Amino acid sequence: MTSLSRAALAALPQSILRPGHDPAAISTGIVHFGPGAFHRAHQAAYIDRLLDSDPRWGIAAVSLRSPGTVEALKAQDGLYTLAVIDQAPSMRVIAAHSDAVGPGEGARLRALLADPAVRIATSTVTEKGYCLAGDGTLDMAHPDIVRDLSRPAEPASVIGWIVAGLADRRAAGIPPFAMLCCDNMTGNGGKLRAACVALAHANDPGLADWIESEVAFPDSMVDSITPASDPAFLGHVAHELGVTDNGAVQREGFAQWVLQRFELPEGPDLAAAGVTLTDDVRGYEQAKLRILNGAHSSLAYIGIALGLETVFEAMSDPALEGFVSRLVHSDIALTLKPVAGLDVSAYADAVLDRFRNPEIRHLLSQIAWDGSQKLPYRLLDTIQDALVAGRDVDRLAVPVAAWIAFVRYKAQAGETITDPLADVLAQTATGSDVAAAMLALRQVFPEKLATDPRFRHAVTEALLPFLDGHPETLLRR
Ligand code: CS2
Repeated sequence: MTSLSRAALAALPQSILRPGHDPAAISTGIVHFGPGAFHRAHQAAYIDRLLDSDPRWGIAAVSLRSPGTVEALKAQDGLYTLAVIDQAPSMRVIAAHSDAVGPGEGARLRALLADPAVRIATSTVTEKGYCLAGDGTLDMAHPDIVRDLSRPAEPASVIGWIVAGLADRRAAGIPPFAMLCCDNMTGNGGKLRAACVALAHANDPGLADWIESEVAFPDSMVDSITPASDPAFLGHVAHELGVTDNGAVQREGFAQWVLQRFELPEGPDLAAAGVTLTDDVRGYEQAKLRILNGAHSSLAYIGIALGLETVFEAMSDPALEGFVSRLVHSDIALTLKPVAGLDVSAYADAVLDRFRNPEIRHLLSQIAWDGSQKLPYRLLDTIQDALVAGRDVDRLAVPVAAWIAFVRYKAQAGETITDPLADVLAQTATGSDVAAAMLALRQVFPEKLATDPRFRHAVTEALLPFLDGHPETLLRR
């Protein structure tokens, strides 16, 4: 079978939707770090629509570590299929990528970041890709950051690349690009700005000041459930298309991108492409992280303990579904600040409903990755707010205990989990007094939370049924 390419477009079956623009006619205006499935299914689909009326905003996909996606995009003229898996399924060829840069192509990346036609950079490198410490600031002791401090011209981290690109532009008198962080972190733009300023400051305080005052780092909320592209899915796409497609991605029909308004003269009309631009993204961001991602991580760790495999299965378990629904409505929702135009209860119901999509096979094990990085934004901030308000945190402690139990089972079984702290977690979770040992991990639990007797007690109590092999007794809470 041949691969998807521009030449293959004309012969695709009629049922496959084609780009509304000529893929050969787009030029690069955006550099994107981390072209994983989420980027290809979400941001790139918005930009694909934008390109129908404005060809200046093609994306250069940059993958600094893994060559796979970049190779697929290069081999397929930047094209791939987006399968929307819902009641009304569809397949659409996305033509949003005008370039792709892989490992070992640093010189090309450097040139792209300094290109005046590139006005925007974006990133989905997951929480761990930003090299942040437990308090959300740049971890100056992170090996990649230590390297970038000593060799700023040959960066290893995304932060290093952004700073190097901005330094080149400043030196050449080119206005900076706007930097759009699209990862699931509270205050994601502000965190990325602070990290870039901190790295720049160590070698060049003038550059740090310039970044602080001249570069836009808007906060954003991004949302669309995107299960990984497994071989069965890629096989299905090849069958439907009649050509292979190693870049194909799948997602639910729902997609949302809320972006803090930012200045970019003669920039793209993102609103026309479906992006919501607002002056107050924080409320949306917090609601999404705490409700959707908080519920997701809860379903993942508790569901895995119950022997379940997917989000749909977890939502079909009446006890777990009831527990998560109470968690969302009675605990998480109470910690959210009111947001103009957002009915939190209706939002929570809509989110839980999306989890019941029978067409989507979203693995709990995928959501369980990188717990040490995700828990703070998804659950621990919520718990801190509940404690400050004087509410009990017994239910909220259950998913935290479930995570601790998950780490322990995996370590005991000799399985390495996907988490940047995998080694230290495995060591800590297999010792005695596991709750206390885990709560002492400052990379995950802030001191104020970890030393709060109400939280310590709730986690310790909730952990027992997991360790006894009877977590279902907790779900009546
Ligand atoms: C999920 C998210 O894998 C995970 O941790 O919670 O990827 C989630 O599907 C997206 O944030 C939905 O927008």
